[in-house]
Amino acid sequence: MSTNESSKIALLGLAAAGKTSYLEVLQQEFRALYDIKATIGVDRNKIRILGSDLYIYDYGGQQLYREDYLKNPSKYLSQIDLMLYFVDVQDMENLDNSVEYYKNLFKLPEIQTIDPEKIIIFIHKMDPEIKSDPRIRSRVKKIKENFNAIKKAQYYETSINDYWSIIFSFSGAFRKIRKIAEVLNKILKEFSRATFSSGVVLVDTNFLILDIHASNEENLKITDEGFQQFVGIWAKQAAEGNPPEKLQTELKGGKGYFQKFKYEDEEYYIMAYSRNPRTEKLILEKLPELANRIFEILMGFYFDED
Ligand SMILES: Nc1nc2c(ncn2[C@@H]2O[C@H](COP(=O)(O)OP(=O)(O)O)[C@@H](O)[C@H]2O)c(=O)[nH]1
Ligand SMILES: [Mg+2]
Repeated sequence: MSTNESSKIALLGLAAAGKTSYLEVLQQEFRALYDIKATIGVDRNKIRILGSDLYIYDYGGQQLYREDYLKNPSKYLSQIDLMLYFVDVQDMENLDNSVEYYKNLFKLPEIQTIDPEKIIIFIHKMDPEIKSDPRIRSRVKKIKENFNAIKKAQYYETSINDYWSIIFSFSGAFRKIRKIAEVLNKILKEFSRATFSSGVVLVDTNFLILDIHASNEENLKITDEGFQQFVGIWAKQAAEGNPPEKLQTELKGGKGYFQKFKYEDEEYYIMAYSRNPRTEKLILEKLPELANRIFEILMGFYFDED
């Protein structure tokens, strides 16, 4: 898809909140994320998804930089399409500072004019072992109260030690700025429902997970692992000169069905995971239909639905 759409995503928050680490995890996961230019205090990255460019600005959070951004908002903070604000859930000592910075940001017209739907707060360093600790839960509540009092936002709980939290938060954020991603999400869900599958995943040429949908966390893991497995098998056969268009394999508790399709120069991959052998026929029938639908969406047909 060749739109010329591009978006600016701002990662903001205090120093050491975990912004750069979050970006590094994305970088490892998505080969398509490039560090394009480091400027003083602001590091610029580019990622190409579904034919359009996302520029991710990582704003250094040291006090000196923060003051500079607040004093020169037009230089640093203009034209932000999506704002991701990082709060460290493990550092309550600095909560007031973080709230203060958020508040000061919202005094600026550059920030006030961002669509409220496109402001997301990352309650970060929510490591798996502390996630359900009652003290941490009450911190989360407190964080939300404090930030909502300034400007109501959406929240994700994230940790670099929880791969899924990164994938989910990023694809959730991406859906906020790309209607096509929202449309893809809907049709994957529809497919899941219609085929009684436990998981379905759509991945692009760069192995960027465009969307993943599963009935629970365990199925999500199996779907993801199954997909990695498929990619391995597929790559091996491709190296031998006969890349398959379709594959099936046994996965934990069920079976996976893999299909590849091409759109322009890009390859896309879909995998459905099912725990019920009786749905096999249905899945084999619907998978090519799903590939077709996605193909049409990529061609821009989805605009007709408005
Ligand atoms: N426990 C934990 N530590 C994290 C997490 N994310 C980042 N950190 C650590 O927090 C520190 C600051 O992270 P950094 O990404 O440099 O913060 P930045 O200043 O906002 O860019 C580093 O030591 C990271 O390893 C996380 O999810 N969990
Ligand atoms: Mg940093």
